[in-house]
Amino acid sequence: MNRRSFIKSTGVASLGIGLNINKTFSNSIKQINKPIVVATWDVKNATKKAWEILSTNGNSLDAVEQGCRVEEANENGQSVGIGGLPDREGNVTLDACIMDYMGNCGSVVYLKDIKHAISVARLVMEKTPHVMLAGDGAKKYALSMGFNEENLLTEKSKKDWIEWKKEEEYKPIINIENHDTIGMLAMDEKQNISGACTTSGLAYKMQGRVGDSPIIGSGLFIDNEIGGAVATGLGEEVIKTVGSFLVVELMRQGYSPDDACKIAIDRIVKKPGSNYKNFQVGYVALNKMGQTGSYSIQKGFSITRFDNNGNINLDSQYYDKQG
Ligand code: SD4
Repeated sequence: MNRRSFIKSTGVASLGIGLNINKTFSNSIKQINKPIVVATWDVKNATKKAWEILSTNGNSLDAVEQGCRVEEANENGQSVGIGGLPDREGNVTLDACIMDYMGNCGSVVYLKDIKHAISVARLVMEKTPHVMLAGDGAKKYALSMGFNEENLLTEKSKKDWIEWKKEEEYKPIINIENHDTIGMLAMDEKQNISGACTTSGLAYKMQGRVGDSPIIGSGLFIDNEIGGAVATGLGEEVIKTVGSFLVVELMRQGYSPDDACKIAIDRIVKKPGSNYKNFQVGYVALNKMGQTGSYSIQKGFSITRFDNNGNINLDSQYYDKQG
């Protein structure tokens, strides 16, 4: 392989322009860490499911979809799928998106009564001429594709909502049970990268509110030449900075996944008048070499990574050291 085709096939063409290439990154070009899956928060069951697929030569798209489905079906998680906390009126509404290594993507927003939003998003990507379906249309499409209709408001979430209604004080919950929106990135044996993101959005949001998670470029972005990124936390702030796209573009410029996430968090924190102390945003990134990184505003964010070294949960570095 000549130098030109090596650069093309490894997707590191742009690294040359950065004097900021970090040492770890350039050293690790020798060895690609694959397959690998990484996700937001402590979700070892989800990464285990994804790994089952990746370690048996499955593809990264199936891995992220199946991994996310584990959390969507988990009634105890109050921020994803069934069991998600509702909006102010008591509606559980789901947002999700998925993106593959070909640059295709699909998304659903304000989806009610169907727990596997990520699979509906995948079908939007694969079987419709569109990228995004919302509300009644998304549900109608899901039903037409054979998904089950079910009540997503569990007794526990209903009880919490009724309790919340006593005060009706709205503020973003930081690190909800250390388990929030699930964003997942995977690279398979063929070195193809896909990503997925699924959530019930912010607890007690206004009816109709949609966050960053189903918005390609904000909640998730994949560029198979470079890597991928996903976001969790206060979606409004992620959307304003097109966060996941920003992280991937920073990696294209040569930044390591950690540094790319950190710079994207800085972009939010250092905005004039930012009240960052009152909310959380966290990013996770994966590059084409199989290196991962993360960064958040507040303490308490973590990522779960499954590669040939096992399934581990790692605390993320964060900005607000004073808390
Ligand atoms: C949203 N980013 O809807 C998602 C939800 C989340 O903390 O991660 N909440 O804004």
